[in-house]
Amino acid sequence: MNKHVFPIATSAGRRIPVKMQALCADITTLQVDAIVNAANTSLLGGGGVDGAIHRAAGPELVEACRKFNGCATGEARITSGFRLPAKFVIHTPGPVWHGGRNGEPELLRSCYLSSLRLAAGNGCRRIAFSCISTGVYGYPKAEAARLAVDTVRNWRESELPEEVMFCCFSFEMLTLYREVMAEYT
Ligand code: AR6
Repeated sequence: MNKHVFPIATSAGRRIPVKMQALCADITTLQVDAIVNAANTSLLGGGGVDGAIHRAAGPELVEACRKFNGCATGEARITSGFRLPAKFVIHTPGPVWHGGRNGEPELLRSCYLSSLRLAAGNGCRRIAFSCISTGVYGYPKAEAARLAVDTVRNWRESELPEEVMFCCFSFEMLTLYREVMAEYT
């Protein structure tokens, strides 16, 4: 190879951008290295995607989560996936939407970054995010999708993960993701 030809640097810390895709699925069925749960600060389970993940993973999951003594909004914790096809579950409590001037965007961004960090630190190549905060926590869906795509697209800290899936649970949400991602391609 010509010694003056180098791979194009797409960012400071990684040469290959994260491959992103949005899909419509039940996140508990995905065979990936880690799925990211939209948890609450107790980490002890709840409704929505959190309830589905705990049901599918089995009772060992809540026992593993209990050891953390909770988790602050915007932070993340990692456990085994137990009976799930995914190897790990990353649990992150998203912000409750209170109008957007109470740090909600920063906290939601922090959920994505904290989760990416844990995924990278645990050798995860393929991960799937749930649409954190867009259910009972009321974060506007379009803004949440934009922030999610933007944060993953700008992920620079590690070569991992290689691939990120945005796991939607409605075609409305899937369309929002696809619209945002189309702007970047
Ligand atoms: N697979 C993928 N996505 C799902 C699934 C599923 N099986 N089920 C729901 N969703 P939510 P939040 C989507 O309410 O807003 C829990 O009780 C759903 O359509 O689960 O962050 C926790 O314990 C939505 O787009 O999470 C907390 O108390 C997204 O998952 C609280 O809800 C997130 O909706 C967290 O609220």
